[in-house]
Amino acid sequence: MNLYHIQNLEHYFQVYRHSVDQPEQFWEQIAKKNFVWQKPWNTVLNWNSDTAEVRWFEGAQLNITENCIDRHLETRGDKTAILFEPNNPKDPAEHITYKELHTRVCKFANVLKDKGIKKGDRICIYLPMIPELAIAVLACARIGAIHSVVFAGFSATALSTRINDAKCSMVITSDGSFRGSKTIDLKGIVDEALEETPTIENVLVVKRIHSDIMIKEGRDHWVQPLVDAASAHCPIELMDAEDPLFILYTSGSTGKPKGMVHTTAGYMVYSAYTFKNVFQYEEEDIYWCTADIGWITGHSYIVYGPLANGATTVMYEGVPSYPDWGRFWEIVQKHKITQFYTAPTAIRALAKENLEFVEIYNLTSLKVLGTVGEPINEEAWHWYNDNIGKKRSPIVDTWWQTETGGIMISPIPFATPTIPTFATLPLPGIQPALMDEHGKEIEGNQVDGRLCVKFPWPSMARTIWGNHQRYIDTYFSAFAKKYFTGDGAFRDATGYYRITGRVDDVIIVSGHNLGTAPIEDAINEHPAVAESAIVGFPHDIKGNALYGYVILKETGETRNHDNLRKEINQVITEKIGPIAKLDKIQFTIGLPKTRSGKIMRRILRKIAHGESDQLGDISTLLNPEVVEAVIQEAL
Ligand code: 7RM
Repeated sequence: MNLYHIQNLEHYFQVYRHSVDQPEQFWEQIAKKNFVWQKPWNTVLNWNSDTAEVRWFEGAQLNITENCIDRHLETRGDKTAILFEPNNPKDPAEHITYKELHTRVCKFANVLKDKGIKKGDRICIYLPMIPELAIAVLACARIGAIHSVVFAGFSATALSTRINDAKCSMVITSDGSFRGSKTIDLKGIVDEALEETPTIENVLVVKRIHSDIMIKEGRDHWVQPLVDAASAHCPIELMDAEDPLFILYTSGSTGKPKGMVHTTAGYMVYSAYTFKNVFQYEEEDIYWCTADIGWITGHSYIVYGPLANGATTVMYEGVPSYPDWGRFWEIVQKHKITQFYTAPTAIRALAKENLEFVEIYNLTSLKVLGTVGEPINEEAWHWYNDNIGKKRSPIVDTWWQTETGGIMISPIPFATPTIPTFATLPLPGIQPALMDEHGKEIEGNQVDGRLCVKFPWPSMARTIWGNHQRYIDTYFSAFAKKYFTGDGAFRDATGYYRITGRVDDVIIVSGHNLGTAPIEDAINEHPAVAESAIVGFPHDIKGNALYGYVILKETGETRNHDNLRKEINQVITEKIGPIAKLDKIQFTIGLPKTRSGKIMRRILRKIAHGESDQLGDISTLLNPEVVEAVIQEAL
């Protein structure tokens, strides 16, 4: 049985059964057959559920860049590894072959070495979506430096917090970035951040926008002359299976961001395995994930997963709306994209625009569509399915987290029948469990609970950088011996999972558990509604009542708003039931969002509770400016 490539539903069930009955044998076979190892492992899995210590493939030695680059040179040397599409559609796309990628990564790695970087050192990468971002990531991995990519939309404060937490000794950045019609002064942000970062010794600067920037003598170095002078030969550093590969920060519900630590072997095996299956990647495909490499989605499904499979992976520098809202589809047509992976928030934004932006392009190359990052509402799902996939391309609604390293629950295209809003079935090796509030596993189907994972998988984050206790407290304390995701889920009659949202988004109204996502789905079905968010607020009789923030499609809506409120509650009553009706509906001009497009319900909750003076830090939001407006409109 081919375990690496799942081909139909029956095959999936066989493989899945095997992965649960004999997890170690399962992962061992996959690891042995599909990757290059410098030294084999002694044990497949070491797991201590009391201390939350997990080790996969212990004793093995490898380098992930040998697996992502070197081993393809003979068979795919002239194939495009990275296809770079620049911000400006008039600039040419860049096709970087596996051979060229090898040379550029080796040279970059030698530059790092020349600056004194050694195995285990932490390097902060703060770059826009240009090839040097992927190259810098891989150069770190080649010499065993631990990369910490910080999304280049984060502020100076957010950047310095992350640099200091990991005690990075170097920052790799650029003179600036192009974002639609704007340029952003990245180096200025770095300079500001570096006023408070005692551990930084060197800054490498990539020239991208040719702006006039400050170069601090002795600290800052233009990277190109160094790369030009560097040798193209750089042997791989031998890494132990459990040596850290990278740190990636994710925001917690409280306190400072958590530096999730991912290690080498398990992460490689799992990201590659899931890429192959979830996207049904084939040799001639051109795969495009629109995420930024600053997020886990970019790490696993732009860089490591695709390259480990010898794929062609697209990197797009710009935004969906530049030069107009047709840009994504223009790129799909131009490069004959076969797999397209994006976020529901992007789909909703695109769906608001004129359909002509889609219709003028030829999208027949598309085979598989994907979404990630938040529950996808039915309306957005159908828009995607009808207009982009033309009802021919399966949509994979992929559920996973920074902490999980790779996709956990997802359909396998052409195998798993899809249902809108369901992430469907766990991937091989993943054993989900739904838990009740007393800590008991809920068996059977048609049930709702807190989503846990009851057996380790290779790409789970191993710890929080510098704070293992916080890792235990956050993920392994709520339910004994299980990884708690923080999400709620519903398992339907057939065993399909529907992620209902963060459990802190579950609102108990008159003793009924209501997930915010299905209510938002219902509201969004109203033809006048563009987007919505629900939070709870205290209510004398019901315990909690529902407060809805609603963005209308027509901002100049002239209809009687009270009528509209009635209609929205009517839709909810029809779709869910009167119990889910909203007590308050605020028509709003915007919703506060994180940089990755997730609605910040914490802020909306505070405003609905009348506590808008206690919002805390809102500086890392995508759109901090809407917060004041939302407060002003509050009921
Ligand atoms: C990959 C990523 C993780 C949180 C997670 C969920 C939510 C992600 C889906 C989803 C419903 C999905 N990492 N989430 N994917 N909810 N359906 N397909 O997003 O660390 O940034 O976020 O995102 O709440 O816990 S993340």
